[in-house]
Amino acid sequence: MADQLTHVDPEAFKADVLSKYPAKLAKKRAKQFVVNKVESGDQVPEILANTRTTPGILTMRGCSYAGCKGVVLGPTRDILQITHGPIGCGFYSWLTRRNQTRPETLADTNFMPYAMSTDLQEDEIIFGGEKKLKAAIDEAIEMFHPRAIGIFSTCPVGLIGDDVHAVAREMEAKYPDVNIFGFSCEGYKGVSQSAGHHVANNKVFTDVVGLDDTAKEGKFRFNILGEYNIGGDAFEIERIAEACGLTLHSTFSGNSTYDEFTTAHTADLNTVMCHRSINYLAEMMEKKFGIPWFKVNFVGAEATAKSLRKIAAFFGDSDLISKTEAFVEVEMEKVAKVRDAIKARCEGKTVALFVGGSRAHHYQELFAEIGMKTVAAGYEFAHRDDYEGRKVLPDIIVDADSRNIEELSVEKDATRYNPRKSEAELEKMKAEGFALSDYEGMMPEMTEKALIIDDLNHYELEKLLEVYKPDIICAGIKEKYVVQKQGIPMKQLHSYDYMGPFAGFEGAINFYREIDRLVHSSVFALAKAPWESSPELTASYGWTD
Ligand code: CFM
Repeated sequence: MADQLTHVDPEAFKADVLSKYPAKLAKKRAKQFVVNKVESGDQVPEILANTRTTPGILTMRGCSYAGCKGVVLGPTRDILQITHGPIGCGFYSWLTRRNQTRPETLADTNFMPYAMSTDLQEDEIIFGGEKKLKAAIDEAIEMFHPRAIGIFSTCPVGLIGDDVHAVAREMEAKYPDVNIFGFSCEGYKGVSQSAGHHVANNKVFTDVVGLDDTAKEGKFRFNILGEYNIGGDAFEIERIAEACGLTLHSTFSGNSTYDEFTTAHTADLNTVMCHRSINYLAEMMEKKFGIPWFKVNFVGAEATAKSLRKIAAFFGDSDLISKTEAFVEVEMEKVAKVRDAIKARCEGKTVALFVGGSRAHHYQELFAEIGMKTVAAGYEFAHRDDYEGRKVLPDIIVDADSRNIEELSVEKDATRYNPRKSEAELEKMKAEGFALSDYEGMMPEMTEKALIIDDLNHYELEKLLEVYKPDIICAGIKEKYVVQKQGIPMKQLHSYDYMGPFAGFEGAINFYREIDRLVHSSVFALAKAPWESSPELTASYGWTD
């Protein structure tokens, strides 16, 4: 593999960045700051991840509540979601990520246009907020008649000791037709939003999935886990699935409904898009219901084609396989026209991606398709397995912060456990190199000497811009203006700024065009501060002693 950038020595860059830290911090950051090296068997260096951010550092991370309410449950339109906490938590987790939904008819339930919160005030912080929560549930049921209500805990709820689960039980007894469940996703739990994903997975698994055994019609029924319909991504994936002859049973949780969750266990395959946020649910559904899972990626045209082929191969039906091939061929032709023209202009340009827990990996595919090189990448909150692959799972040390999040012990369902493939079929698939329950991680797919930085902070980002001078940065809103002020284009990969979809084939075309536009825009050259082009005025005081 060729070196990434000849003008930068990544080891020297790392040493320089770390030299400004106090010794103890430098020692810790050194383990989260890795120069890539891929050896045989996809062995990569070990990275320290999913560990506490040192206080004082301007981290890119969010909180556990954000991971639970904002990320995993937020995109579901007909589970009424009540934020139990101060109003800001509810407001800022409400659609800022641009997760979309499309009810089938205007009469269908859709709570997404609402931000519901108990709006805790000083009184409740002192005397307790359970009464207000019960009143909120009464009010919500009277006004909206929901079939399910989720209660999401914010930091103060944990601090004052409100028991959202007891409230949920009590209110469920009062309203037996409504499924009411609480999430212990207080913002401070764990070290990042990753803890909130786990809390969300557990509750959805115990209180929602499997409640109804009605299966959707269709021969090849599968679920997508970890696709949240940012900028309409799920709509494009739904289009693709249908065109191939697949039945997408439920998506967790982009463009989803409560019914799709309760019946999800009737599908025959779970595909996992964002491994970080939802691998728990995939594993638990496999253990309880016998549903196999594998990792897919619908970001990037080639990756989409590969994922579709794998799904078709899993079902092993020759009509499905040929229909998929025919569809991929037509779509790839459309993609190639746009891609080739843009590749000619973008080839060799560089990008650095610092996003959440999966996109920093997935989007490298799209950049590679237009010839752009990823010189540095990192996650905000992913774990070692997302970096190095699931093969390191047995070696991950479980610290107190992770132990704080419940690990459910799951048994086979007495009546509904149904392994979708026989032992012999599984053996055959394995022999043919068909990987199940696997994710190889980001680092094995990155080039030699690329920089991998976990939980990047603002100081390090500024250094990276200065030394690496990438042609574009992909990150989030907290980074956007720091980057743009340096005259470097910046694309938000959380909310996609104002556009989308970027998934699937049409999404790939949208993305190539957007990146082409950004890296060739002349406006960023005008972002320099005035004192950089004209000399700074200097003066001295006019008195003498
Ligand atoms: Fe998964 Fe996500 Fe991501 Fe994520 Fe997120 Fe997101 Fe993300 Mo923002 S679930 S880990 S917690 S792909 S909200 S849709 S963009 S940080 S990389």
